[in-house]
Amino acid sequence: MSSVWSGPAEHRGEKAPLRTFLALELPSDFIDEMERGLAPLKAAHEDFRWTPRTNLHLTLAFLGTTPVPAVDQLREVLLPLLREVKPMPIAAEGLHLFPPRRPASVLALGLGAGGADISRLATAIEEALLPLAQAVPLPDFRPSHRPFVPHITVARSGRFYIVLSPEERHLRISAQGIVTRCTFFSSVLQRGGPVYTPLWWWDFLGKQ
Ligand code: 2AM
Repeated sequence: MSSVWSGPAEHRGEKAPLRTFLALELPSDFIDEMERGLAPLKAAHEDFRWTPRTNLHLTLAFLGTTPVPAVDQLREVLLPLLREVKPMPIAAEGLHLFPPRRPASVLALGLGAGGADISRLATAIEEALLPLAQAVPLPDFRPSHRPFVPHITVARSGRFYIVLSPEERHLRISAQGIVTRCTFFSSVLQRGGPVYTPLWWWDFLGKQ
């Protein structure tokens, strides 16, 4: 019996696929304000794995396994959409626990202002990428079955699920800023936490 399988990509002279995602970068004044608001939670829950400042972002699309040669192709597909986006004012609103109504492993900050525009952008991006998923291929990229919830993951569970008291759950965290950059990242999962590397980015042009 013969097989076309010839081992992992590296052994076939190709670069190993990346793990990628597209995200909005957060302005530093927004992060400063957000970190101040989160300080009491961080002090009370040292057991959570708090996202380091440099890893904070708002994911628009998680592509997962991505062949290296597709990185430029995806840029060409996404740029026409991103060119239409003006700098976006955003405001933090509310904390989310994911998954909702079950033991939570993610604590995230939601958005008020800017949330609806970001959801529309994420939906347009998904619609642009889905027809390509088989050809590229993007084996991990599938249609989402739930509405997009714009959020910034601020902590993941450590040894235990994330549990907040009712007061903590309703903590008001105010943070505002203007999002000006969308970045295509590769993510390498490491023991000490993921390492995100920008592969390309687009700065939104014009006035908000
Ligand atoms: P998050 O925005 O909820 O944190 C890089 O890993 C980013 O891609 C993370 O910020 C994470 O989402 C998102 N991500 C990682 N794995 C994912 C998956 N399997 N499905 C959807 N999004 C994922």
